Amino acid sequence: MKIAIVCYPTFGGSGVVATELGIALANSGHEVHFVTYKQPVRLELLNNNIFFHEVNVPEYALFQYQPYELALSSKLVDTVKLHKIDVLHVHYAIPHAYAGYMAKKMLQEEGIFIPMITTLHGTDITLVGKHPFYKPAVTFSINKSDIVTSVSDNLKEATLNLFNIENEIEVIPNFIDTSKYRNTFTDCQRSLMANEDEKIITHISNFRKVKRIPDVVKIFNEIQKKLPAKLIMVGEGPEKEKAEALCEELGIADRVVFLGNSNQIDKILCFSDLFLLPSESESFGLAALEAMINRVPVISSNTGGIPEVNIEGVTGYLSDVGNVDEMAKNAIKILEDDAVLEVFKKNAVENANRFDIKRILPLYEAVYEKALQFRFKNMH
Ligand code: GMT
Repeated sequence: MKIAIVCYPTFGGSGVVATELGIALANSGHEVHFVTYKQPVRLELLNNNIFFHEVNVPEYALFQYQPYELALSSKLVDTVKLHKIDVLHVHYAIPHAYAGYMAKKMLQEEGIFIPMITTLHGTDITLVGKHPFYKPAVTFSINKSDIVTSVSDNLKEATLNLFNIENEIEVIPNFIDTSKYRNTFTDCQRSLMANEDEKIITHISNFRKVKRIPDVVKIFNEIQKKLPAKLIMVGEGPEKEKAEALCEELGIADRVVFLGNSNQIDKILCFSDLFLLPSESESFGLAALEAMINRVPVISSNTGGIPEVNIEGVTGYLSDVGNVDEMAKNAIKILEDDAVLEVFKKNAVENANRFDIKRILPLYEAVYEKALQFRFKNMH
């Protein structure tokens, strides 16, 4: 099958999911065309089955805002025609579903029917999409998609509650390629980061407000009062400077390392003992799943779809958003006893295996097959 994937190419869950899905589809013989404004960060290798088409938006002084949606829909029209694409899969409703629908309509004028699958990822619904400025357009483009998927049961519920949706929403969770992790636990080189007696606590995100970065620092502050520990903060974003200032203020700056964006997530998680994800909202929590497959238990909030991934008392603990004290107590409970930590680590990786790409890929393939039926129906 020839599949066009539209996604955000930068660091962030939806782009990672779209890219890893594209790679897995290509590995199983499909032809995958990424259409976005930059080569996706996790797409290191282009091969026979993977193509990248860059959307260019020429600067024009008259425009205060350059019309990306317009350029994207034009690029989609050209790509679909030139490469005889069978299905269009857009990740993140805004503005991709909107641009995808415009491309679909333009192609229809030329007698070409292209089914569109929209995958909802989280903030496109819970944060940005529900804003009154966007809501009518988001509702419209979800309803006009041929198939809609969401990454958790919770996000499906949220979408149905927040929008007037006429379409079915199919839940297909985030996934991980577990085969990549089988033999990676030999030497994690943890001595590069911490002394032998220190526990390593990690947070990875795009440092937006929704991640509650100050809570990460405050939880760590409590932990390090009880046991020797280091905090590794991975990512870039608007809340980073505030977090650095908070570490100074609390007198823990020497125990916190800000690494910036990294392509070495698995190496970092390999030497981590605990992952913190105290988010305000989180449709799934791919970062938690990536931690778990690397044998790292998770202390998180109990919001959104996180409880579908992190299991209370098994792979970590979950608390109400903002309950920093409870999160710190639970973290200490796991970290202070090496035998307990080992059990949580084992549980984390076992549970992460539920989300293996081998289980999830066929679900997307089935969706594409279903979408193709719409195409045949439309042609006859
Ligand atoms: O978490 C982010 O801020 C990035 C965001 C994105 O859209 O790139 O992630 C969302 O999609 C991920 C992949 O489906 C989910 O695992 C994340 O939970 C979700 N983030 C939020 O809902 C805040």
